[in-house]
Amino acid sequence: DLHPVRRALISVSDKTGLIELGKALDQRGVEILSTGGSAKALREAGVAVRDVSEVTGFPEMMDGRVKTLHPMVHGGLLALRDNADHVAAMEQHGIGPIDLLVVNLYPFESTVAAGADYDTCVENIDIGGPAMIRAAAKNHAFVSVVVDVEDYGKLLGDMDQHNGATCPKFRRKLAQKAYARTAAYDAAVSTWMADAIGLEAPKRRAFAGTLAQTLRYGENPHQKAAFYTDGSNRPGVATARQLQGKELSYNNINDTDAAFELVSEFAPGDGPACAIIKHANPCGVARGATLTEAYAKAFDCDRTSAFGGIVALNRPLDGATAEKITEIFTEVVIAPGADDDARKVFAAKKNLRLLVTEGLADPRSPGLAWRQVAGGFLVQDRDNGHRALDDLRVVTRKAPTDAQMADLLFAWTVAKHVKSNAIVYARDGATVGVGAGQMSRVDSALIAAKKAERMAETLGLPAPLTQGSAVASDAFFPFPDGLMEAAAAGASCVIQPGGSMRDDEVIAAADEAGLAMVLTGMRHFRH
Ligand code: 93A
Repeated sequence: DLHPVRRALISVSDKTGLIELGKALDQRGVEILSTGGSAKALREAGVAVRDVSEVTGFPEMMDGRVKTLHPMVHGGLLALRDNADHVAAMEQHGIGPIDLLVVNLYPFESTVAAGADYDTCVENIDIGGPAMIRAAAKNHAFVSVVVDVEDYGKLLGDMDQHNGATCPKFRRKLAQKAYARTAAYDAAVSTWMADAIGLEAPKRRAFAGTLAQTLRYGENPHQKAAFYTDGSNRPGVATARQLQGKELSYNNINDTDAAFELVSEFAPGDGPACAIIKHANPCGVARGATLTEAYAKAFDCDRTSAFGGIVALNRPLDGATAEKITEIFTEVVIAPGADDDARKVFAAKKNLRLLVTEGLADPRSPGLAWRQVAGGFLVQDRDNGHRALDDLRVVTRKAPTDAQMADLLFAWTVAKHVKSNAIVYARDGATVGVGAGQMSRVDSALIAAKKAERMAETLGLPAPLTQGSAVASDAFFPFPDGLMEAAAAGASCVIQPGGSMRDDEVIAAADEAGLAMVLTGMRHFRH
């Protein structure tokens, strides 16, 4: 049923649109109750308002921790107007009904994001606000609850349509949004505490996201989709600023994430690096003396696939690299910055999306990774595992040279970001063949080698660049066959986790083929 709005309680931290709303309600004859800061702002703007403390008979106390937690407030929000007992209780205790609640909460999420200390974050956990929101939302048969500044106009619109009342359909929508808000809010608090304690995936118990952006469609045009942020505020696609180009699509966001996570493996101190991604897999990754060279080397791994790709850079985009990138069609470029020359070059390509981040992601930082299965979610710690030179064990008669070792580690780092089964050939700080996502490791080795052969033809090289390359396998070779394919493609050294039942056989095969092989003792499945 329609329910008239006669009395409102307004308590907002974000004062955007507050005055306009207060005036509009005032004009419509609504009595306004309000808490300290909100009441002050309204009063200063000439809006008639009553202090909640006057209604409760208690001052706001304990630094504001207790201001609205009182039966005069919660009774007014929760009482069923059509229930004789409830009405009698209201009369007996002098509780006035509250028909409209407008609340936005203490800015907990942005306080955490700003890097505030522990006590400041705790002080920004709103208690009274969520309590009122949940009460009003439960009683949506009578009460309208507004938790989003964006809904002020809609509220007034609904009231104007119904002669100062709100309709049940609108109130129900508001209530759903209200519970979504308190759920996300508490999830943000629990996530922050889990981070502070250092809890791993199985101990966290709950997680949630907040709607950040409605997308035009999902993986395919017939699927509706949206982008939710988890509040972790890590550098990457979720927090990047888009400087130009078309709106990001679902697939763009997924691929851009893969690209940026990969390129972030190469810290600024490692020199310029570039990753080109297609369908969430790298089709070229390289380091170079300059960013332009890194891009060119990455592009030369698989020029065919790079078309329409996503390019990620580990340092600010410069003019020369921007020129080079615009030679072919690229969907998205993401980098920790872009200089004026680069922006000028890109300005001519209106559709090309340019995203800039605040620095690189930290590949070692903890965090959660989850994926959906029918009926639930799988949650795990993100793969922040890392292997350095000292962790590698040479198991063959031949040991890799320093240059080979550098390429092995490079190939291994890239393999971590390739869908399993992953085989990556690398030479001179660049991938020269990537085999991704095959059900058989042998096929991944073959496909990567085939791609290298095709590139050799394109580039007019006498032999594929897999000749003399380093090869990485994201998981152990269960049999020597995959390793033999890599040897046939010309690989001279191998990096792989080891740990197969047949390690001895695989090592013997490597020795026989004259390969140098190192074991990492860690695998990087990625499905
Ligand atoms: O500290 S609280 O959890 N205790 C309360 O009783 C309470 N009531 C409302 N915070 C409380 N609020 C919050 O105060 C609201 O959710 C809102 O964010 C803020 C508005 O305060 P002011 O009007 O003084 O700016």
